[in-house]
Amino acid sequence: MRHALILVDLQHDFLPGGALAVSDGDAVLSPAAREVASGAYDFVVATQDWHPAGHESFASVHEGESVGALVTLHGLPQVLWPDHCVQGSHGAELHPSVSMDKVHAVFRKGTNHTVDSYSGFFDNGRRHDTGLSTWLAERAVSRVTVLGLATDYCVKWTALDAKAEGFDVRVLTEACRGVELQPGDVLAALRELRDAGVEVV
Ligand code: VGL
Ligand code: ZN
Repeated sequence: MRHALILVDLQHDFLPGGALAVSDGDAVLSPAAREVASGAYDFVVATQDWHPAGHESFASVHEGESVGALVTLHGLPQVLWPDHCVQGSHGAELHPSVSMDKVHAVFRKGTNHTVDSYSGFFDNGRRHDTGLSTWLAERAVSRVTVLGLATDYCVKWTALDAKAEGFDVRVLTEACRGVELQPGDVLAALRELRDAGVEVV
């Protein structure tokens, strides 16, 4: 049984001072680094939100709409975000507290203009696959631990998809923080994860 650690979106834009800053987001960095250094995992992978400029999840491309608005985008519900994690920008880079020489692979998501991608496995319409599931299966990984940002979006969807793909899944809440667009969103996300059979610790 091989065990992989999935570091979700540990990028400058989700940290304090970033374009889509998650409050207290930097609190995840030291437990994340501790997990990476622990030697407890056979593999460490990272996801990276990686949007082209003018991505359709950005409020700035929807005239008259503001950040946090819920719209329908090509048939899918979509929260509108500030411009963030634009390909090649500083904000899109992975935070250096996670030493890249310990990361075996990086899976980029959100690269298609017309659809957002919270999960590290599939876009929100489940049409495009990042290759993460196959990468893990090829290495005989059966168990994954998920941590990072944000609990109520990318961590939640990455963990749910991992579970749906047949992995045993654990989420380390100490190393996760959420956006909380609405108060209670993080607790609701953790409840959803438990209900889906994800181990929340
Ligand atoms: C995320 C909103 C938009 C996340 C990414 O990493 O949770 N949230 N893009
Ligand atoms: Zn994004």
